[in-house]
Amino acid sequence: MDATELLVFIIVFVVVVAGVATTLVTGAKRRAKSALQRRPRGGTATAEDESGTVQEERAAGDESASEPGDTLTAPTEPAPLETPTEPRTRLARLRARLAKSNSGLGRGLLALLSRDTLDEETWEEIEDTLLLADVGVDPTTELVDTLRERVRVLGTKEPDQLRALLREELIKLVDPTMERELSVTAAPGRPAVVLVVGVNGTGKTTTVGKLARVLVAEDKDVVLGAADTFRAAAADQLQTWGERVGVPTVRSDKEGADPASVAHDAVRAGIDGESDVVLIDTAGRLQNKVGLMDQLGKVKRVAERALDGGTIDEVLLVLDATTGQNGMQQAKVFSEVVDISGIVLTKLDGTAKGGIVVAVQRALGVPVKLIGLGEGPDDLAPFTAEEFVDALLD
Ligand SMILES: Nc1nc2c(ncn2[C@@H]2O[C@H](COP(=O)(O)OP(=O)(O)OP(=O)(O)O)[C@@H](O)[C@H]2O)c(=O)[nH]1
Ligand SMILES: [Mg+2]
Repeated sequence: MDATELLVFIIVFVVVVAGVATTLVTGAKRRAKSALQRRPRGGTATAEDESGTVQEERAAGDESASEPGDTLTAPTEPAPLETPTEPRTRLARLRARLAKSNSGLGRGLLALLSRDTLDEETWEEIEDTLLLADVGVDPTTELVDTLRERVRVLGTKEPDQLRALLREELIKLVDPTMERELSVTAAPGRPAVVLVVGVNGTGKTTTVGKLARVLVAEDKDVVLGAADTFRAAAADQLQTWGERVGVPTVRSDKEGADPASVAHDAVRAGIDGESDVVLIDTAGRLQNKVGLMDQLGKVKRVAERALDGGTIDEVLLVLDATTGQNGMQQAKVFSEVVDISGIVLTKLDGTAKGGIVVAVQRALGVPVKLIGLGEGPDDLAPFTAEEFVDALLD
C-alpha cells in the first residue's frame, strides 16, 4: 500500500465511523423523546416500570409524609381523547333538562296565582307547593308574604304581569348577588386547588370527572387527586374519567392508604408540572362526625402544606338533590368540619325538588355553584339564579 492508497483508506474509514455514530445518537435521542412524550401533562420526575406505568415516589417529613407507592398515573391507553361538548350547546341541553324535571313548581305557582279568587285556601296551596319542592319553611313564608302584598298592590290577573312578578321574587329568593364563579385560576407558581367533599353516593367522583372535562375544554392543565383511598375502585373510577380527556391522576395503589398524603402529592404534582388546576376527590364513607372531622381536616391541612402558606381555593360540597332534609342535615355536618366555599347540587334531573337550592344556600350561607343534571360526561352546568328560575317557569 503506497502513501496515496493509505490516505484514501483512512478517509473512507473515518467517514464510515462518523456515519455509524450519527445513526446511533439520533436513535437514542428519538427513544428518549418518545419516553418523555409518554409522561403525563403536568407529570413530574418519574421512573417507568415494566408495564409502562409512570410512577413516582416522594418522601416528606411530618404529617405530610408521602406513602411510598403513590403513583402519578398517566393515561395508559393512547385511546383517542374525547372533546367535551361546546359550552353553549351543552348548557342549552341542560337547561331543557332542568325545565323538564322542575317546571311543575313554576307552572304550578303561576296557575295558582292566576286563579280568579286568591282566597286563603289558594295561598295555602301556594305554600304547600313551595314546601313540597323543598324550598324550606322560612323562605316559603317570606315568599308567600311578599307575593300576597305585591299581587294585592298590582291588582291584576294579567298572566304576563303575574309571571314577571313571580320571576322577580323567585330570583330574589335564589339570590342573584351571590358570587358563583369557581376559583380555578392558577396563581404564579402554583395551581388552583379544589377539594371535593360530601356523603357517599352523592356524586363526588362523577362531579370531579365532569369538572375536569369542562376545565380541559377551557384549555386548562388539570391534575386529579384520588384521595378516596377506601376502595381501590374509587381511584380507578376517577382515573377513567381522567383518561378520557387526557388528564393524569395521582393515586395510591394501596387500599386504605393515607388520603392526606395522596392529596399532598396531587398538589405537589400540580406545582411541579405547572398545572392550572388540581381537583381532589375524597371519600364519603365515614362512620361518624369525629372520624370525618379528623380525616377531612387533615386532608385539607396536609394538601395546603404543599402550597407554602397558600390555601385551598375551593372546597365544594356535593349534595344529592333527591335526599331532601336528610341531605340538608349531612350538609350541615360537613360545613362544620371544613369551610365550604360552594355547593354542587347533583341529580337535579331526577327530582322536582329544585327548591332545595334555596334551602341549602340559606342553611349554609354558601352559594350553589354547579348543578348536576345527569350521569353523562357533559351533564354539569354552572348555576345562575336567573337561568334556574327561567327553567322553573318554562
Ligand atoms: N341522574 C344523575 N345521576 C348522577 C348525577 N351525578 C352523579 N350521579 C350518579 O350517582 C352515582 C354515584 O356517583 P359517584 O360520583 O360515584 O358518587 P360519590 O359521591 O363519588 O360516591 P362515593 O365515592 O361512594 O362516596 C353514580 O351512579 C352517578 O352516575 C347527576 O347529576 N344526575
Ligand atoms: Mg367517589
